[in-house]
Amino acid sequence: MRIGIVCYPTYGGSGVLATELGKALADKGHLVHFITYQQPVRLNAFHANIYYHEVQVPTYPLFDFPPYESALSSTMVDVILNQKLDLLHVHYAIPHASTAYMAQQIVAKQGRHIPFITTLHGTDITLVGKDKTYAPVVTFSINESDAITAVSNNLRDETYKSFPIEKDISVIYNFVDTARFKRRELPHFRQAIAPNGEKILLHVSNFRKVKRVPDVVKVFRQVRDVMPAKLLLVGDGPDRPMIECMCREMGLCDDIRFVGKQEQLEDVMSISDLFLLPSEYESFGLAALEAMASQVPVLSSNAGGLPEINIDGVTGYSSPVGDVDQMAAHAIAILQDEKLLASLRAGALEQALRFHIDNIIPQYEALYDTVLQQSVVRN
Ligand code: GMT
Repeated sequence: MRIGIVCYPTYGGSGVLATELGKALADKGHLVHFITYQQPVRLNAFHANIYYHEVQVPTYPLFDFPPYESALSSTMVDVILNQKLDLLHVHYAIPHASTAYMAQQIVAKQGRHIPFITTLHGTDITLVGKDKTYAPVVTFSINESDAITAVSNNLRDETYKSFPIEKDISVIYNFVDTARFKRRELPHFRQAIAPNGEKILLHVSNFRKVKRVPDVVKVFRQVRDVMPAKLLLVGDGPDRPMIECMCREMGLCDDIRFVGKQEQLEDVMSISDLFLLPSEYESFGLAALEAMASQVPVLSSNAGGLPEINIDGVTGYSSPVGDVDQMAAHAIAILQDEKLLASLRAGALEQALRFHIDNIIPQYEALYDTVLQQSVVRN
């Protein structure tokens, strides 16, 4: 198949997932065309079946806001026609679903039907999409999609609750490449981070408010009060300066390391003992799944789709949003009990294998087949 993938190219989960999907499809022989404004972060090696089309957004003195959507639709049209795409798969509804609809309408005038699949990832529904500034366009373009997927049951339910959706939403869970995310002994790396045998706690996010990073620091403080420990904070975003101040005020600077955006995330996960994700909402929690594949138990909130991924008492623990004391108590209990830690690590790996890339990619391929069959009828 010739597949166009539209996504955000940045470190966010939706872009990561879309890129990993494209790479996996290319490995299976599909021709994959990424269409976005920048090379996606995880698209970092040559692949004979992968193409990248950069959306150029010309500026003009009249534009306070350069019209990215128009540039994206026009690029989609160009790629659809010149690369003879069979379908488009757009990730994150805003603005990708409405631009796909626009491209679809434009090529229809030339006698071509191009179906598009919209994958909903989370904040495109639960936060930004709900805003009345965007809601009518989001609703319309989801309903116009030839197929819709959500990354968890929770996100599917939230979508039905928040928008008048007239179509079926299929749940296709996010996946993990367990050949990449697997526990490896990296003694030198571990020694560099925790030279005196300290426990290592890890948080990975884009440091937005929804991630509740202050809770991570508060949990860590309680842990460090009772045992030697280090906290690795991976990623960057708007809350980072505030978190740095918090660490200084709490006198934790020597034990908290801001490591910024990391491409070798699998190494960081391999040396970690516990992964913290206390989010206000999380449709899925891809980073938690990658941690679990690396045999790192997860302490998360029980918000959104997290309980579908992190099974309480099996792969880690989940607590009510903001219940820092409970999270800290769980963290201390796990880190003080080697037997419990070992059992949660085994549980985490077993659960991660359910989301193995080889189980999930065929679900997307089956959906593409269905959409294409319907499209043949229309053409
Ligand atoms: O986590 C973020 O804020 C980034 C966001 C994105 O769209 O890039 O992530 C969302 O999609 C990920 C991939 O499907 C999910 O694993 C995240 O849980 C989801 N984030 C939220 O729902 C807050």
